[in-house]
Amino acid sequence: MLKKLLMIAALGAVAAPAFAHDAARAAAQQIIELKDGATLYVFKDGKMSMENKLGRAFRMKPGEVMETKDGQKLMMVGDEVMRLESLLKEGHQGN
Ligand SMILES: [Cu+2]
Repeated sequence: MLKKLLMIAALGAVAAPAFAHDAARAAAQQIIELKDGATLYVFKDGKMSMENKLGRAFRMKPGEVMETKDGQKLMMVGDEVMRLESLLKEGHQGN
């Protein structure tokens, strides 16, 4: 609940577009767009999870290499599918 209120305050300040992914975006420390259209969420503990083009969490192997939109190579740390899945659901309920 507190997180939601903070998000609303942040949205008011930045006029960000209304994503269905607000909960996931709020929980992630860093969000990186990948070359293939997927999104990489990096959580505060350094673990990652991936969202495909269609907005669904999907499984990757830790250690797998991904390429960012700007051509950098990143290695997957952890595979927090369940964590992202529940956050994405949270975001959808808020809409
Ligand atoms: Cu990945």
